[in-house]
Amino acid sequence: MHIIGKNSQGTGVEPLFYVVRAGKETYLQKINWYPGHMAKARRELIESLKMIDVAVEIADARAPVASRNPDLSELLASKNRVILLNKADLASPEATAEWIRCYQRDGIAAAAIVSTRSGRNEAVKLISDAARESVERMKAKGVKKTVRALVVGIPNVGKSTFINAIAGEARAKTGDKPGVTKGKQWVRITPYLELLDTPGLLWPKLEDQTYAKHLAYLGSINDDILEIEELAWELIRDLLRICPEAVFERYRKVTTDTPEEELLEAAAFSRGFLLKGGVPDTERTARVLLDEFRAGKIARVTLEQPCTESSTAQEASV
Ligand SMILES: Nc1nc2c(ncn2[C@@H]2O[C@H](COP(=O)(O)OP(=O)(O)OP(=O)(O)O)[C@@H](O)[C@H]2O)c(=O)[nH]1
Ligand SMILES: [Mg+2]
Repeated sequence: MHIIGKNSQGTGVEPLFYVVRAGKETYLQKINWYPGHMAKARRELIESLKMIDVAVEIADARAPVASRNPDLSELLASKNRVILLNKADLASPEATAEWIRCYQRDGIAAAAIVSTRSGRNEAVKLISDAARESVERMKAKGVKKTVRALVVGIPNVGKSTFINAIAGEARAKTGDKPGVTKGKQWVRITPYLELLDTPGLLWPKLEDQTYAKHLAYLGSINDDILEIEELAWELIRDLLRICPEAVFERYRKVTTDTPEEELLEAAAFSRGFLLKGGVPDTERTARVLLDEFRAGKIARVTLEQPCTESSTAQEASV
């Protein structure tokens, strides 16, 4: 496959397949993001494993399959684990409840959470339950053990925000882009509970490009390496399948009659995002559309359906 474009950071952009959109030939890119700091973070994570009692995996409730790193599933296989579907405020409540039922049916400790709402949640109980065995063992020896829990997940799912919510104050740095946490950081919650914040981790090759696209929609892939207009165009097509009324409501000039290839232009006219000569500003529209989706302003959307999909992207791609 030959490379036809370079993005602003000089990273090669690999076309996945070509499409015609608004009369122009363009392409959908093959999405992959595994910068050097992730390989380093992965090595550090392996070193930390011997110290920890419980692994808390944070995933995004809007994409419970795509946002679970199969590499972590392997690394943490021998650990007591808890899965938390964060950002439940942005996902379909019915789908989230169903996903939690699926995990529980499979014997996996799981809960849905909203980390931006402060206060301790069900998660602390799940962590204590998962650590109970080692706590009891130490208790028998007369030692009151400090539970050490590793908080892991892909970038931007809210790991640091979750830790701050449990701590009741801003102890770890957070931000609305991927790659905010650069190194590991222990945060003491009580004398008997410590959480380890870690940098978001992806895996070297995103095999399934549908799931890779979901990660890009969520903001777990660095926007600088993405073809934003093509991505936003795919997002609006996906949203028209999942929640058409919400799209029509927010972008009034998008209707059932809009040709698929003109969707981004129609969205631009809806907002009056025009360049000189009345040309629709599709780049600005693409950024706004992604921002609005990420902030939950279009609708509460779950991109992946409960129980019908394998639990990680890797399993799904084999
Ligand atoms: N709506 C909503 N936003 C959330 C929630 N949890 C976190 N966020 C937002 O998501 C963004 C990412 O949060 P972080 O805590 O920095 O994510 P992280 O997983 O630590 O990210 P990295 O350190 O980059 O891997 C921030 O803008 C948070 O405010 C949530 O439950 N609901
Ligand atoms: Mg972080």
